[in-house]
Amino acid sequence: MIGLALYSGDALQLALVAISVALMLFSINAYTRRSEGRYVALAVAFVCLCAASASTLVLELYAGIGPATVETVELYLIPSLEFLMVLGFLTALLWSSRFRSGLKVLVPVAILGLGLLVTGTYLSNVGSQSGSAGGLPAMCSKPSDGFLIVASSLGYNDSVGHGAPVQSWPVMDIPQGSNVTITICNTYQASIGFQIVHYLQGKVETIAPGQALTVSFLADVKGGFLIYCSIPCPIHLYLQGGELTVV
Ligand SMILES: [Cu+2]
Repeated sequence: MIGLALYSGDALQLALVAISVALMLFSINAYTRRSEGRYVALAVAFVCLCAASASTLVLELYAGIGPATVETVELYLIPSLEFLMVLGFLTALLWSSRFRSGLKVLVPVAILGLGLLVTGTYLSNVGSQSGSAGGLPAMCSKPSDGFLIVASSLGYNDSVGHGAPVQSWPVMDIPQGSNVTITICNTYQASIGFQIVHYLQGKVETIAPGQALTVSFLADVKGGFLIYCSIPCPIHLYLQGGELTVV
């Protein structure tokens, strides 16, 4: 999982980056021959396409990127680039039409609107995070005779700080034959999963943001069982190293 892993989807993404670079150079070249604004707009659109597909590729290839960076890129950078790309294509398309004069108003207004929207969303997200940082969601309490796992941007019970996913964390030791109750509380802003090899394998468990899940089972088989997330999520890598040890 760590480092480079090239799948067919990634190859497609790589091809998209290459094509957008070629098209960008093509439109810059066209501009040097005929200095028309539409070629500048096309070049801008292809630069945005290239940057957006390159960002997606980097996110897909490098699993070790921090969740805060992944979130910023996914929530703000890529949508903004895609918006600018559409704007660039629209400008190029309307360049020689009667709507051209309207572009002088539309383009700056659209860019200003995008800037305000991104800033507004960012500030409201930062505000809601700092507002909820103090308290855990209701239902988020340690079961008597059980375990509480709090999922946040730092993994399960801050597993990043404990060297996840290379080092196992959290590790729960329980005697064979005992009943285990685990409450998993999701304080992260995206849905996460929770699975335990053998014991919690049958059904894909998903926990929505601000929700908690309590699972109970009989630890009848001895051994070390991996605790992990099985749904795609921004902090996926950090949720791959828990361990239930039945002795
Ligand atoms: Cu995940």
